[in-house]
Amino acid sequence: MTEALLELARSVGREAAMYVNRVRPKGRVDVAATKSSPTDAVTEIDRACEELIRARIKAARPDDGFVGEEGDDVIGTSGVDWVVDPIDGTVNFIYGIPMYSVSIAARQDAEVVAGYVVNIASGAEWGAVRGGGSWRYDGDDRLLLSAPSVARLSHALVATGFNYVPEIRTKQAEAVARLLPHVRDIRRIGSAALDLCALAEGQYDAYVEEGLKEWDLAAGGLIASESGLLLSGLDGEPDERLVMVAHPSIAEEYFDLVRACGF
Ligand code: LIP
Repeated sequence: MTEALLELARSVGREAAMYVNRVRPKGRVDVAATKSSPTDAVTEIDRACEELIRARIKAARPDDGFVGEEGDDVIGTSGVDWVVDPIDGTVNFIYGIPMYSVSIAARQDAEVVAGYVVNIASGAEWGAVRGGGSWRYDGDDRLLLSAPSVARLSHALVATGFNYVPEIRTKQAEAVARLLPHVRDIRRIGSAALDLCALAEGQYDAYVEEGLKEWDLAAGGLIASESGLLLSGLDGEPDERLVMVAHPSIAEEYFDLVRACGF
């Protein structure tokens, strides 16, 4: 069942990425509206991409639920829900920075069981099934991912992101300033889904972000956890309040440091 859900996510995700690439104009993309703040932008292409994904999944599995960044929630009857960010990294998409993705996850009885992420600009794809590992796709081959250990916390390369609301950003910037002297360096690419895939690939050692929505986290979080990384919230499961990710070799020390820095 989970393999079938993943294959549907990949098929729909690839079609959505091809659609976005086909319709994206040269230069900057027009902003259609803003949400939580004047810089929390959405484009007509975000909305159309989500509609395409909704339609394809509904045609294949009409009794499933759906939670998407740009549209209304659909309550299903099958026990399977889809959690979708049609374009994660919208600001990058608007500016033409090639780090934006389609993120599609399937939840069964409220637990994410399959996740798929594709970098729309590059075509790079990642997938995972719960208990079945995570991988980068090479055509139809699966290059299994195993996140590397970290010798010491001070050598950790940390990815992060910032909320769109100025008051929250101020607090986040102060916390990052406290964190920075204790780690190798910080990276901020602007797509949580791609950050989480990069962690699974070993391109970062740790991650912290406040304010992630479930559609930012669902697919990439499974890809990261299935590569051997630990995910945590401030006290318990990762959630909108806080998402922390690290390799077990530094996780406890890193999570304590993040809390001490005031995230
Ligand atoms: C983005 C996240 C990113 C975060 C941005 C934004 P969006 O999602 O993927 O990690 O730092 O502020 O929330 O809005 O591009 O779908």
